[in-house]
Formats: sequence, C-alpha cells, structure tokens
Amino acid sequence: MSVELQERTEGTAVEGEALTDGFHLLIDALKMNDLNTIYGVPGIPITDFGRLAQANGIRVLSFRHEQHAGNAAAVAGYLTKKPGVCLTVSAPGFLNGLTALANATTNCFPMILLSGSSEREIVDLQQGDYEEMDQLAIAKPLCKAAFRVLHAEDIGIAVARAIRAAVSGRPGGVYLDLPAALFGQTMNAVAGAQSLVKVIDPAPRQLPGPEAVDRALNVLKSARKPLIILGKGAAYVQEDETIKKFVETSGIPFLPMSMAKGLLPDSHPQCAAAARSLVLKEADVVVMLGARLNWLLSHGKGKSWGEPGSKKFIQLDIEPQEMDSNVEIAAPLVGDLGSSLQLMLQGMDNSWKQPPVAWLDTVYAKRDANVAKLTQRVGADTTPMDFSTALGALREIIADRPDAMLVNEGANTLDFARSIINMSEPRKRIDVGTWGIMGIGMGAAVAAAVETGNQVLAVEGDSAFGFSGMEIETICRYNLPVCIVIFNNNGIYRGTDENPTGGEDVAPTVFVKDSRYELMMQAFGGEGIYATSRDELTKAVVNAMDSGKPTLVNAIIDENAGTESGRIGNLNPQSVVKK
Ligand code: ADP
Ligand code: TZD
Ligand code: MG
Repeated sequence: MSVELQERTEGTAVEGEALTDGFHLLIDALKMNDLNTIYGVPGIPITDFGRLAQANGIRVLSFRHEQHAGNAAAVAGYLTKKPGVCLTVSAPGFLNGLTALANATTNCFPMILLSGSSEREIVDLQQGDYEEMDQLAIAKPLCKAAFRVLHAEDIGIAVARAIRAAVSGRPGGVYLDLPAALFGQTMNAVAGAQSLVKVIDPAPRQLPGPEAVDRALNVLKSARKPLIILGKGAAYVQEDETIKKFVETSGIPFLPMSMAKGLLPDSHPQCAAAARSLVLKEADVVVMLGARLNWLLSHGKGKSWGEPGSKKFIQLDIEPQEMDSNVEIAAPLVGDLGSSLQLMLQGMDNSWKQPPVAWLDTVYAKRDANVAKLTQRVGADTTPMDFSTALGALREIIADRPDAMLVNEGANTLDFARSIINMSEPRKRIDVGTWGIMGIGMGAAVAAAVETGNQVLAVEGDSAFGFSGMEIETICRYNLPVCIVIFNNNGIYRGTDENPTGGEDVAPTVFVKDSRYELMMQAFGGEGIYATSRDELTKAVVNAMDSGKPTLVNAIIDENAGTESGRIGNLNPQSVVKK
C-alpha cells in the first residue's frame, strides 16, 4: 500500500477533529440525491456498507443472486426516472450484476451498479487478490458510463457523475467501481460534507430546433394513412398528458409497443393494436414516439412494412444517433419527448385536419373484427387449460384491477399474454424488453412492488420462472404483494419434444413433468396453489390479489399448446438437413 493510501486509510486525524469515512460519504451522497433504496447482495467488501446504509435510513433489499437485484434496480429506474441502485461484491458478484447493467443499458433504463472491488495495487499487478478482477475495464463496453473512485473526497462528485450519466439524454446503466480501501478512508467531516454534490436538473429538457418541428409537421400533414407508434421510451418519460393530447388532437391511430401498453388504454378508440399487421403494412407516415426501429419492428423494412419506399418516418427521440439507424428518417426530431410533442402541438392548433375517414374506417374495422375473434377465444374454458383459457382468466382479473403491476416473461406465455391482457394505465407492464431476456421476472416483481406499493401479478413461463425462481424467498422475506402464476407446460415452448435417439435423456426443451412449483413457495411461508382449471386459477389469483400475500399459482397448461419460440419462430434457424 502506498504511503499516501495508508495515510488516507488510517486517517490523518487531528485530535478531537470530527471525521467521516468512505462508507458514510457514499451513504450521504446517495441520500442527498434522493436515492433511498439499494438492491443488492452483501459480502466482502460491502457488507458493512449495507448495514450502515440501513442504519442511516436507506432501504437495503438483499437478494439471493445479483442478477435479480440488478434487474430490480433497472426496473426501479424505469418506474421512477431516478437511477435504480444495485450493490454487489467484487468479481463474481460484479459479473452477476453486469448482465442486468447491460440489459438496463439496452433498454434505456437508468441504473447505477455500485460494486466493491479488490485492492487496486494487487489487481493491477495481477498478484492474485481475493476476487481479483479489473472490473472497470470489463464494465466499460457494456454500459453507458463507468467510473472508479480512489479517494473519499471524490465520492460526492463520482455519485453526481453517475446520476447524470444514467438519466440525462438516453438513459442507461452506469458502473461505479469502489475499491475496498475507499470505504475505510477518513477525512474531516466538514470537508466531507462540502465535497458532496446535489445534482441540479439531472435530465435537462432538450428542445429540437423550429425547422425540425416544421419539417415534422409538414410530413405529418402530407399523410393519407398516418400511424403513431408508442414505445417504452414514451412510457418512461412520464409525460402522459402531453402524449394523450398529441394522440387525441392528431386523431391518428396508435400502436403501443409491449411496455407502452396502457400509456393510453388498450380500449382507447384510436388503439390499433389489434390491427398491427394492417397498419404496419399500409401506413404512409409513421410517427415514432420513444420507440426504436429494431428487430421488434422488423427494422422498419421488409414484407411486414409493405411496398419498399411506401413509408415516411417521423422520429421523436432524445438520441440523435438513433435517427437513420435502420431506414431513412424523413423528419428527425431530436429532443426530450415532452418538449418535442409540445412544440408539435403548438403547430397543430386550429389548422390541424383529422386523418382521412377511409383510413380510419379500414383500421378500426380490422381492429374490431380481430378484437371480436379474440374476445371469443379468451372465453374458452378448456381442461387442461390452453393459453387462451388461462390468460382469459387473468385478463378479467387485471381488467378489474387497473393499477396492478403486470410482469411477464416466457415465449408463448409472453406473446399470448401481450395480446390477451389489456392494460389501461401507464407503466404497469414490465417484460423481457429489447433483448427478450429470460430472468427478469422476480427482480422486476420485487421492484414493482417496492417502488409502487401496488399489487403485482407475474405471469411466467415455467422456463422463464426458473431463471430467477429462488427470489421467491426474497418476496416472502419482505412480505411483498406478489402473485406469481407459472404457466406450467412442462418445458420450453411445449413439453412434448422427444429424444429422437430413444436414449435416456429427455429432449433439451423438456422439464420434469408436472413439477410442483407451488411447494417451493410453501417452503418459505407463502401461499402455493396447484390449479388445473380456469375456475381454480381465477379463485387462486383473486384471493392472492385481495390478500396481498406472497402467492405462487402453478397453472397446469396443456403441454401441446405452445409453438416453437412463441411468435418469433421466424428468427429461429432450423436445420433442413436430415441426419
Ligand atoms: P420499444 O422497445 O418500446 O420500442 P425502445 O426501448 O426501443 O422502445 O425505445 C425507447 C427510446 O426512447 C430510445 O430510443 C430512447 O433513446 C428514447 N428515449 C428515452 N428517453 C427519452 C426522452 N426523454 N425523450 C425522448 N426519447 C427518449
Ligand atoms: N436465456 C436467456 C437469458 N434469455 C433467453 N431469451 C433464452 C435463454 C432463450 N429463451 C427464450 O427466448 S424463451 C425461453 C428461453 C429459454 C423460455 C420459453 O419457455 P417458457 O415459455 O416455459 O418460459 P412457454 O410458455 O413454454 O413458451
Ligand atoms: Mg413453458
């Protein structure tokens, strides 16, 4: 250890001088910026930090695995517009949290991963410290920004940088590397307090130029078949009233991406969700609000988008480099969504003409026909349950409880739930997001309960649940109002695959038949219920939602009912060579 570091670690206290240390400076810096919840896993070198944080009024929620703590932090960031904070130990704990940090960045959710790390001098000389790893270097390419703090007096500015990096512009994940020695460093308490930084206006408004607004309005006015696409960026910004006003003033049909469902209710007269294929194919001008033209929208081109060259895109996004990422954007509007929409609305006053009636009639006729078909399907009452039967039951329960938070992952379980369960309030649906990642379920459920206080319903494929299943202990420990429904179809996509060799091993997609997941919940004192019919499922979930007790319902689904990869089978390469 250098002499300088030794002095810092041991302090150079003048007798009688009040001291603070790295532990307390970090706690004070977080609290000063209103970051009052930490999701993490304790251990060297941050165990005492967690204890002290709790003692100083921060809510410290411990998980069983860092990935789920990280997913909880990311979801907290999405729901609150403040960076969610995740805390991990060095090397392996850090790596476990890193998946969540990368996923948060991919989804544009603000989050800060605080990780303890080993002794710098030993790590840099690669001398084999306990949990040695050059974490900063590894985190850097996987998140929006990454910083290391070596001196206690820099903690304040480092936390400020991390917050601003996480929430300004396009939000994302930030890594803060905290070597063990930092925590014990002491300094004068008054100087320490002065070193803290309260971040002023962390996500400043950013207004597009007037010419960009005019351009967007002109393209929009030229439209004969306009369409609005709402993405989870539009849900994130919490400009619900402005978005509603823009959609309703424009009179344009809108299509919500999955996590934007409920931003305007799925039952809204302009909702075109049930006519998705038609509007994507036929629209001539598409207004993108906080949504990207990535794989989820077939990159804005190809068969699902109709004739090549038949579309013009107006894109509202805070990230300039999003423009032209996949196709030409005729009218890029770079700025924060609220400001950009207000400027658009100003330009739409009085002179604004509603879209042609022929277009609206076509869209809504198709929608109504599809909704009628769906309504009939979800009235089904088959035993064993298929996806329509089970989701039909949950659809009614959510319709009665519009403020419930819905968490959803799986393949068929995700795709069917997305189209069957209507949402009617903003930011109530949390799912696998941009990566289609499995494993967000229990972390998201914890954060949804903690950050909103509302009842949570987690609709989980049996495979999807397995990625984070141990966190049901966390849910029971904190007594959170979470009801998990496992769609148990004995495997990934379905439970019927066979080993073609006739060998002893089952097929790679198949699990233990009739697994009793509900017993896992009972092991931790929660309610565990086995449900084989629509009626049993409804009763179990209604009870759970009314009581708020941690509950796991093992919903037995016909193992034949699913399809390969749910609704994205087209992305799944399949061998045509018979061997
Ligand atoms: P979805 O998956 O629902 O289509 P995406 O995650 O692809 O949504 O897109 C979200 C978009 O929202 C990102 O391009 C991001 O830059 C953008 N965004 C985030 N915050 C803002 C904001 N304040 N103003 C405008 N756009 C924003
Ligand atoms: N690992 C991770 C982290 N993310 C993934 N998306 C996958 C693996 C691959 N995968 C999917 O894309 S869906 C899925 C996996 C393993 C599980 C589907 O099975 P399920 O849902 O039981 O959750 P259904 O209802 O049986 O289709
Ligand atoms: Mg399954």
